[in-house]
Amino acid sequence: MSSLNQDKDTVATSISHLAGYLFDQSRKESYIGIFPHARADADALGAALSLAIALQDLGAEVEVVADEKAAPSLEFLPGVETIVLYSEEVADRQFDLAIAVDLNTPDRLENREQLFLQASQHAIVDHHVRDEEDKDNELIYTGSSSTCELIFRLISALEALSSKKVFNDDIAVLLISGMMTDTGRFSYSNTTPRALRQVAWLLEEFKVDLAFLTHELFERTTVTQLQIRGDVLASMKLAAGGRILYASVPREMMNKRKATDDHLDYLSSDMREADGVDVSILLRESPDCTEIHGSVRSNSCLDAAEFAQLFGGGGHVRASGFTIEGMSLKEAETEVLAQAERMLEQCL
Ligand SMILES: [Mn+2]
Repeated sequence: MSSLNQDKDTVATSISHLAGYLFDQSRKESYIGIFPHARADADALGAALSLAIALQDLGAEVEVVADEKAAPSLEFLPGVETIVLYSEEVADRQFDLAIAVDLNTPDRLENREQLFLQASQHAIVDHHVRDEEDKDNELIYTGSSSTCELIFRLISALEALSSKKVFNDDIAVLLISGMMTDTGRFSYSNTTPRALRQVAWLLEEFKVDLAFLTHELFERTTVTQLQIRGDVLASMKLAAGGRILYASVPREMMNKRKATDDHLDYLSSDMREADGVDVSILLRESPDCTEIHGSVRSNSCLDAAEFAQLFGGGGHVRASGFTIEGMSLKEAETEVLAQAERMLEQCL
C-alpha cells in the first residue's frame, strides 16, 4: 500500500504492528541504532531521542547515530549528549535493528547510509511523502503533523504492551519540541487535533517549560544570524512575474559572516509570507561547495514535494528540500527557476 493513501485505520494497524515488533526486540535486549536525517531538526532529534529512551527503558541497547553535532538551538534537548557521531570507528557497527526517523529513503542519511543498510533488520517512522509501497515495519503517514506525533502513538502502544509507564519528563520535552517545530508552533495547515491533544496531555502530566522551549527553538538568535539573514534578504529577487521569490547564497557570503547553515533555518518560510508570493526558494552552496541545497516553500498550487522530487529531494506539499550535485550555484538557480516557472504555469 502506498504511504500516500494510508487511511486512519491502516495507520493504527501499522502502529500496533510496529510497537509489537519493537517491544519484542527490546525484550530480547537487541542492539538498536536510531538514525535521524542529516542536519537533523527538532522533529528528527526529538523522535530519535524519545524513542531511544523508550526502547532502552524496555530493555534494548540503543544508540542514536547522527552525521553531525546538534545545531546550537537544539543543544538543550534531553539526551543530546548521548548522540554518537558518525566516524570510521562507528562505520562497522552491526546493529540488530536500524530505525530511520523523519526520513524514508536511506540516502538522506548521507555518510551513515551504509551503516544503516548493513543492520540485520530495518524500520522507518516518518511523515514525508513517498511514492512507494510501505514494507514491513515501515510506519509512514503523511497525515501526521510530525514524526514526533507518530512516536507519541508508538510509545503509547509500547506502554500498553509493557504495562508500565514509559513516558517521562524528557520524552515530553522531546516530543513537544518536534511537534512545535514541524507545525510552526501549531500554526501551519499540517497541525492536527491529535497533535494538540497529545501536547495538552504531555503538559498536564509532565514538567515542561513551554516558554523556555519557545525561546530555544524559535526566538533565540545571534548577531551573526541576524547579519547573514540581512545579507540574504537584501539579495532576494523575484521571478515569474513576482510569483517566485528566491535567493541564492554563495558560501562566500556565509563565510564572510562566519555563518553556518542552521543560521538560515526558517528563512525560506519567512520569504513565503511576502504578499503576492506563491513560492519561495532558497538555494545555498554546501560548506565544501560541491553541492547546492535547496529549500522550497509554497503558498499555492505548486506541490513542493513534487517539485523537490524533480531534483531527487522530497518533503511535504507546502515545504520541501533537495540537493543538487555537479552544478554551480548559478546553473542550479537557472534550472530550478525554469522548472518552478514551468510547474507554476501548469498548475495555475
Ligand atoms: Mn518532520
